[in-house]
Amino acid sequence: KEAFIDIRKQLEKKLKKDRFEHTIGVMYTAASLAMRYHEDIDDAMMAGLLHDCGKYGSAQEQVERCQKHGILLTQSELEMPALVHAKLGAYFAEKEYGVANKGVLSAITWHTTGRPKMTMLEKIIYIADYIEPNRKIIPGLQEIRETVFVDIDHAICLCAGNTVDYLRKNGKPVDPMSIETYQYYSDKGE
Ligand code: DGI
Ligand code: FE
Ligand code: FE
Ligand code: FE
Repeated sequence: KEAFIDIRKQLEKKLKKDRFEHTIGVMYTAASLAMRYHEDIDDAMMAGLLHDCGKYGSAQEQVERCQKHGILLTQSELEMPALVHAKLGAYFAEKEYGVANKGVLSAITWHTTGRPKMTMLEKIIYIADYIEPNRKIIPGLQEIRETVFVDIDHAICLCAGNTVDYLRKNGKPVDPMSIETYQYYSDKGE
């Protein structure tokens, strides 16, 4: 479809090669999850295609871009630059790539930390980001890849749990929203 081809071309120029390949992987993984969970396939693909469109340049540049565009960052986002591209990406998706669908924009906004009570599209992008085929194999990944087609909420719990563990082991600060995501989806399974 035209809109997809055009955006794809722009992203291919803007993103590093690996980041672009990851983006395409997320787009198609999101499509298959949309098929499984009766979501709109085009919306899932568009959210997958654009989910990391804010992730280029250094962390410092990403923060400066937010300031330039009047995007307010939380204290967490200032302390954890890995989070910034999510909000920035949603802004670009709307203003530069012409996405009007609020569901697509919120899936981009929440793809890094997740949040409690995610919409199905938010869940799909959160998980697709983690399991897409180009991701390097890490412990627990195979289980999440299998689980997500059976019980997406349980897969979110595993994914959020892995992320929080990984950050703690590496001595990185954890955003309160990442912890809330884990707690919400682990309580759901009980
Ligand atoms: O952008 P991607 O690499 O495709 O994936 P992502 O948007 O899920 O970002 C992953 C990175 O973000 C990874 O290095 C872990 C980091 N991250 C996720 N949640 C948190 C976090 N970093 C910190 N410091 N705190 C978090 O809560
Ligand atoms: Fe990301
Ligand atoms: Fe992720
Ligand atoms: Fe990603």
